[in-house]
Amino acid sequence: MAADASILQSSYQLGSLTLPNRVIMAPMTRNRADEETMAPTDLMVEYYRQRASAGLIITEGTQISQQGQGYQQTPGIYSEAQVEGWSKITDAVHKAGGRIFAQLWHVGRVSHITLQPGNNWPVAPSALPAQTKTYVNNGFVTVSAPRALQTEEIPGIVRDFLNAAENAKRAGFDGVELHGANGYLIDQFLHDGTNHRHDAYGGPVENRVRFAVEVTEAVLRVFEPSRVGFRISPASVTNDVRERNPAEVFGYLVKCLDALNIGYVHCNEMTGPDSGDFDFKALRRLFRRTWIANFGYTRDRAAQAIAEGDADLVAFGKPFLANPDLPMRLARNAPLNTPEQATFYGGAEKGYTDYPALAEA
Ligand code: 8OZ
Repeated sequence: MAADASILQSSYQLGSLTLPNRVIMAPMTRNRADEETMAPTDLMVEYYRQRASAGLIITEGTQISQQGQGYQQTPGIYSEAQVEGWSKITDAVHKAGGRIFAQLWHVGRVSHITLQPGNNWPVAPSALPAQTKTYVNNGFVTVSAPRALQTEEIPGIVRDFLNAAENAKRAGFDGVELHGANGYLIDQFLHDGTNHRHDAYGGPVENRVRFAVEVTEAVLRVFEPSRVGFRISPASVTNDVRERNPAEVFGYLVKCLDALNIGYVHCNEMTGPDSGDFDFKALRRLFRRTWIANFGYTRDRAAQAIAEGDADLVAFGKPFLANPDLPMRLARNAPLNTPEQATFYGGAEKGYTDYPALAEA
């Protein structure tokens, strides 16, 4: 029998934050930051304001440093202009009755020299190039080969995460989510395919998880535990990551995150060619607090996952992109606007702030 979808409209206590519903806006890269400063623009203020009815908004990936940027016009949170831009967004969302976390991001090797400070190589746990593309100067290009981080450089990147969390707090965010998914820097440390290091950050699982734990501890110096989330994609091969034993690595990581008392784990359930049988339910049971599930959920599947205890909250990406009033539409089982792929990454209002809400549709 189908689960009762009204469960999506039930309120939820995320630590000290009350969410009016279980419909979360997933982080989505939209490439509309200011092209000079990487600061959020007024158009971005409008985009997030329109979506303030989400139980919680998680922003698009936001680089913690220039080195952490991998695509054209993604917003940063390391300069004053960027903090000012984000302050307008958090203010608009709060005035519209919403809640918003910043997703903190370092892309690692998924970058291009033209985006890097001094046109240097991108950095990674190991000097292994990714077979993947990025988007720069209005076109797709193969990512640049990375150089391996020296052990002595790692504390500086942890400090960049700490600094970004401090900036997020100053900008009025309700919390932060660490982007530990989709083959970016934190994920590159976790996977044995991208981490061939011989120091304390490579080799056994306990070592490969160290960077993730240190970054989490850093942001916990700024936000109380319930205001910190961590996104994972344990079965995905996005951006050319590979892992021989994902159940072991992500099981160990989730237990570490549980011990750190963070508010939630946000799990992207995308699977790769060899990972169709990954046991997400078993992973969920290793974490005692909030679990957010994401990836291709429909209204009915979301309600069922919550009813069965496989998730507390469900994040929606493309449906939220195309439906600013998604919680209400799901409540009424109303028709959904169709997302337009051509305007996902870059551009202006079209396909960004012009999707109609229900009353206008
Ligand atoms: C699509 C295009 C560029 C970046 C991710 C931040 O996959 C991304 C991303 C997605 O997490």
